[in-house]
Amino acid sequence: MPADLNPIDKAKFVAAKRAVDFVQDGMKLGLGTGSTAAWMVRCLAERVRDEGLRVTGVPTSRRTAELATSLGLDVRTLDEVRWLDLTIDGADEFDPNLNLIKGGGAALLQEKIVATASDQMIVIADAAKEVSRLGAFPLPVEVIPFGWQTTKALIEETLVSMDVLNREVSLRMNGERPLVTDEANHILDLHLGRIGNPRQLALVLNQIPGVVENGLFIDICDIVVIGEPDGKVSVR
Ligand code: ABF
Repeated sequence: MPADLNPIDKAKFVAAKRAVDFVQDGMKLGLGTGSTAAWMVRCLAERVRDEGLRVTGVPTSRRTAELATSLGLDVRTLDEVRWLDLTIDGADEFDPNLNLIKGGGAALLQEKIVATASDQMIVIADAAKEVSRLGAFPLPVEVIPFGWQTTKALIEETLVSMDVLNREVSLRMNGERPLVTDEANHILDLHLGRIGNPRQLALVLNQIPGVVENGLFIDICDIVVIGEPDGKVSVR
């Protein structure tokens, strides 16, 4: 373990390292995005170097592609690989059903495509990401730039009509300028506090014209590897 990690980074590192134990020689892997996933990429590169593991990695963002390439991993596009054995990625929240909020890193679109194109998905997370109900973390919603402010209003109207969003709470942007994704789309953050029916919300959001994808990952995660600040790891 790297020296002088703060407790959260130690939790992320041990979860990432434990998840890399699931990687077998010859696997085609989805490589997640975020700081926990970055630890995973580093640990994977170490196993490749030390054990001669032969794996192919499909990154879920430019920054993961750059990190994986810099560490000598065999990086391919999803179109080159088509289907993956395993995706390992971080999350912003996970609930008892292993449903997730992801996308705090604005990579949710590629992450969801890659995770869905995998036989198995493992989420790696520090214990603070565990929640009894999703929603405390703002839900990222990816929208195309064309008419995004109208799309924002449509989202709010739809959710208010569903009593999911009360009039006081509304969509907020990250700062003044919308966060722009690798696909040059915009990310809106939906501050709900708690989500009663994540499955229904995920379906409704993606029906709204202009919405590309949302950060609710429903029935996609198979295993969660949880790291604790004291270095303990659990697998669920
Ligand atoms: C990415 O990593 C995002 O989907 C998720 O929001 C983020 C979690 O970041 P971190 O691992 O840095 O806490 O997978």
